[in-house]
Amino acid sequence: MNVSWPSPDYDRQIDLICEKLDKARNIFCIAHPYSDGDALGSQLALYHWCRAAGKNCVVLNFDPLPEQISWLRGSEVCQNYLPEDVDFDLAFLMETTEARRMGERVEFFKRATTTVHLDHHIGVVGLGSINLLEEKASSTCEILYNILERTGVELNRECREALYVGIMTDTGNFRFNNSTPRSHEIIARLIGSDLVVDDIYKLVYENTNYHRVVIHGTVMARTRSFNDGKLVASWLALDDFTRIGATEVDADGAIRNLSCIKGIEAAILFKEVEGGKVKISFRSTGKIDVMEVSRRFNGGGHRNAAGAQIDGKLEDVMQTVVAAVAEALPAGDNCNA
Ligand SMILES: [Mn+2]
Repeated sequence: MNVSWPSPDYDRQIDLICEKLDKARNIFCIAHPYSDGDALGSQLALYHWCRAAGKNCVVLNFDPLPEQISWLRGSEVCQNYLPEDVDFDLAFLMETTEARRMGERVEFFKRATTTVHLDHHIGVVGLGSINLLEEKASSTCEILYNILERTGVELNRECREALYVGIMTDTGNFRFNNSTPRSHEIIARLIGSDLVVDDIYKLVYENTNYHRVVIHGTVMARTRSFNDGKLVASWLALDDFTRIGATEVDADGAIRNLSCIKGIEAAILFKEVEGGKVKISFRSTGKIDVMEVSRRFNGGGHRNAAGAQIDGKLEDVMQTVVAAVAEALPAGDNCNA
């Protein structure tokens, strides 16, 4: 099937990366902190490709893996250091919107001769010597597939499964608009004859733990409605995590229960974290550009899903941010703030 690539430049970048992959002996990959399906999926897909191609690949990961993705084959090889005695020819930075998010980890990049940055978020500034940043791609795994399929190395089951999970999770199990014909076309090739998609679904979405259910329940029970039900918000304090025995990862996805309420324009979830900071997740049902709102708080993301982290007391932050989102409501909806 003919695939229309976004631009000839994109095509040339892929060729260049394939050339680097072909020549490389020692490769490492890194992604943003607190892995998700797309970050870990792209790292492990590269790892499995490297194994099939006879190359050494170190998967750098510094945080505990969420249970929904820790079953992925190869996740046990994740390590939090690079061997000192190895010269790395190639490094991949997956799914990272900005250097700030990487903190000191960005230093690892200097260890490789060639650095490749792959991402699909909006407005990303490339951090690599080669950057493949494609906003129309559903996921980093989709971009990586575009590269790996061109290498001529057959993608083994482990590699395809990791890519599948990245695309599946970033498209919300193929519900979001980033589930394009191209991503479905890739998915068809990834499934092939041997991926068992209902097993993968259960491992990712029906494999929850007690703490996760309780922390999600806490979020739901505290849901408050503003502006005649156009906005909903909820919150988690640090001591909720201690009391329930849940981790921050357990709270992932909790905003979804809020964002599916009929008639809302936006949902906001506040999470108090260490160091006097509050993490904020925003979801919009379409009219409000929550990325714009999140940028006012030094955050970022997409029009319908964004995040930010700011200093301050939970209560003060909630008041300020809810007011900012209320301001962004379309005229006529912005009443009774
Ligand atoms: Mn992604």
